[in-house]
Amino acid sequence: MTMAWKKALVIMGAMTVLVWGGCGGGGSNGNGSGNVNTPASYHVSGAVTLNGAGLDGVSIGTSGATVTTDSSGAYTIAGLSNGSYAVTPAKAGYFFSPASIPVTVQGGDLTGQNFTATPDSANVVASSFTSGDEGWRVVGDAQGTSTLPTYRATGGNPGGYLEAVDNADGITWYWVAPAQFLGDDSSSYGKSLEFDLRQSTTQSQYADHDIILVGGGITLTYDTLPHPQTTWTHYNIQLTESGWKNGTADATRADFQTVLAAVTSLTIRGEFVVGPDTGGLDNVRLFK
Ligand SMILES: [Ca+2]
Repeated sequence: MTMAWKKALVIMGAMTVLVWGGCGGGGSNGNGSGNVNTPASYHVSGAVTLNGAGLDGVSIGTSGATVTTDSSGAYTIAGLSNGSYAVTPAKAGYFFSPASIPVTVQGGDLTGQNFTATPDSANVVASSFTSGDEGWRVVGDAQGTSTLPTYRATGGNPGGYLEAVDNADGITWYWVAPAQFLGDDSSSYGKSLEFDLRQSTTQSQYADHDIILVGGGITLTYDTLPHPQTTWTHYNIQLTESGWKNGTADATRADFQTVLAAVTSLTIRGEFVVGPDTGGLDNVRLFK
């Protein structure tokens, strides 16, 4: 990947779709009599994975069709006529291998057109907990009197993840982001914060702030719904003022940009249950 390519990918931004190649093919073999036959249509499908797990929100483009990968990373482009196409993934902050797949549709569906994603480390701050807690801590009523989460080497999404056990002392505990997520995050405006959460039970849920972002003397809060499942649940939070609160008021663009310019604290809610429970965290990504 050349630097020029990196810059091009950065500029494209989220949800940009590359469309090239392919003529749509097929078409009618009209005999001039007005007997119009609808061309047969086929589909091309596959999946995008990141470290072995499905990556959602990837735009998959080809001639005349654009789809987005689902929560398992899968995609299907339907309605393709016979012809040659380039199937190309795009998502801000990632590189893909291969960058594009040339396919030829000829009288049948094509499956297994798969891509693997790699975060562009120059444009994303990430914690995937491959070998340790990466500086993450907990605050609130968890882990007894310790701020250290428990590192689990397996059972994450995939690989390692963090776990913490609620003390059930009547307050809410949070995951605390390490320094690499803090400071000047101005370039994250309009991009996203992603993470995966898991909880031990979905019973007896209660409402509270789910993300707390502090900087420049302002505290902003965000409520993510629905709450996590007992399986890994992915969140993709857009980093604009939309949906964020400054106290009880809606956050303004100025509020949000003030905070991002000098972030001093980023915490993500770890417990959702009235009573004791266990929370898990994996795959935190802040796009810049
Ligand atoms: Ca992991």
